[in-house]
Amino acid sequence: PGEAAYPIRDLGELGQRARDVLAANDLGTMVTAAPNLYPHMWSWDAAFVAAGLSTMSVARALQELDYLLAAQWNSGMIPHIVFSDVPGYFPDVERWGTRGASPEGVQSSGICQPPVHATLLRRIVERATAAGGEDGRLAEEFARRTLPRWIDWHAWLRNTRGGDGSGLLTIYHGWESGMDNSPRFDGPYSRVRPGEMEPFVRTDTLKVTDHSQRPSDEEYSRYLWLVQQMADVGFDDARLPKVMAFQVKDVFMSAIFAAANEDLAVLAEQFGHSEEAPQLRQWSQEFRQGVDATVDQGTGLARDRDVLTGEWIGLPTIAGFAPLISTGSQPLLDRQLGIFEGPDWTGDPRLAFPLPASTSTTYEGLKPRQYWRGPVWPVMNWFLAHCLRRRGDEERYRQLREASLAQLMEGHFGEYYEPFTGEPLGSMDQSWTAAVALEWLA
Ligand code: 9YW
Repeated sequence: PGEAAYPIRDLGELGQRARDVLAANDLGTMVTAAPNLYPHMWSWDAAFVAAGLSTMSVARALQELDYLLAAQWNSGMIPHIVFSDVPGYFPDVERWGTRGASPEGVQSSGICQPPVHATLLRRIVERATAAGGEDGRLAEEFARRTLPRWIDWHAWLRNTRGGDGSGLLTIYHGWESGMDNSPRFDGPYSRVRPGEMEPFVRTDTLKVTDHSQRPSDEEYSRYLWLVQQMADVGFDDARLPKVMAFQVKDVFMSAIFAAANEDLAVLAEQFGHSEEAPQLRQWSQEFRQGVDATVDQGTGLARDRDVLTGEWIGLPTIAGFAPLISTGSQPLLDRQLGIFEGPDWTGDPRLAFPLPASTSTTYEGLKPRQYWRGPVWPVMNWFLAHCLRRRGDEERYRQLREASLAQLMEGHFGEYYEPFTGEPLGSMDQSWTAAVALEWLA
């Protein structure tokens, strides 16, 4: 893929190319997740992209978050896709059947994605405040104005997806996890039996022509069936638990929620909503404990749970490191860091770079070129490192930064990378990959 001039010569050039990628993917209203494969705004991508944009323009970064917020549903849910008018992505808004459920004039999907927003907003606000002047003023105005909206989002997650007191959020579709076809979901998906459905034609496989890098048709028919199940009940939160054939307690998303509640509490205290902070801190605590309680004492990894069968899902995927995101107890963190740096993960000598793959590189189900079944995702590297640095681990942040930048120097800003060869896979010029490159360099 791409033209000549790869690889990149130095970090200055890497930064320039990353800025070029974001500029090229910018429709003016939104930065699309990727130029060809994903011509719309994805919820968690938008948060990372906004952080990347803030290294160039705080105003443009906040505009991105405003655009996402304009798609927030009455319930408080922030949808996982906000559609642009660019054609060619499937499932489109018609297939979703969300007209009427989403806000007037907005085209969106009807599910959510991991709530990284408050964590990235805090990052942007800190950057803008440090710069001061107009940037600081804009960020403060934005925080004061939008905090009630972010708090609504968190309240929706807590009450409709985690109201059972487990400290874990339920997802009704693998897409909500952001790790679409991770082996974590193979068990739950195996029990999803698609019924009568409109026929469909995928567009992703027209764009990523090596189909082995994408989910299978079998997987896609289950994904579409779940969309139909939701549409059939009008995306009514109260009815989803009664009808959905896929219901999973997502430990990684829950850890992200724990961290984001802490970050939102800090912002609330700083920007005029301090009365909400204790509630947010309590949710943070509840989900931190929920995540810790999933850890398998044998493997040391956190687990998801299939709500419909009650089974734990303890596969060796990157989600097993959820406590590194939510900041679990110290003995647990020490154990997890040992595993993270051991031979099944970043210490595997066969790796091109010492970075975490989406599944353990020694897992028998590893598919090193297929999406969330093995490749390394640059956005995950940065996010994990950011969370580690939050609790003072500068050393590991520095190590991950060095490895991640070395990986990105090949220059294509791939969506994901083959762990052993470092080959870029999926979409090239992926926005959140460029955004985290800018974060590493900031
Ligand atoms: C799809 C945009 C999205 C990410 C997801 C990732 C992928 C979309 O791309 O899903 O159609 O498969 O799995 O996490 O938000 O980058």
